[in-house]
Amino acid sequence: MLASHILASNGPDDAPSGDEGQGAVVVERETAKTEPPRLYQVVMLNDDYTPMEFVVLALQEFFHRDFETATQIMLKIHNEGRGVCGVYSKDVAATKVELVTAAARRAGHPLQCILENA
Ligand code: TYC
Repeated sequence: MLASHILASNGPDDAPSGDEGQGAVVVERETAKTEPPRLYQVVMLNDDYTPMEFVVLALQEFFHRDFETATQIMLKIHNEGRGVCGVYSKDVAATKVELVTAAARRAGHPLQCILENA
């Protein structure tokens, strides 16, 4: 188990400190355990109406994919029904879903994205 040792210096007028006049006591404290952030994948779903070109552009714009990779992901979604666009922290993933969905609706397309635990 990890513990940090903190030297707590006692000033000259400290009350009796139990450190036998050495001027310092050792305080042991548990190191805070921080879990790694949970990751979420943005999954894009196939539909019959959103143009392939729009999907490729969205993958380039919002997921920073180059044209070739975006095309491969789009074709995977088209052929298999779904595909992973990227993996992010929860806030970033949720924002990407909002941005892609908003852009699709503005353009009149029914494109859908969902979040999944990665
Ligand atoms: N199936 C669509 C078409 O044939 C293309 C498409 C691909 C739509 C991926 C959505 O997430 C999608 N125009």
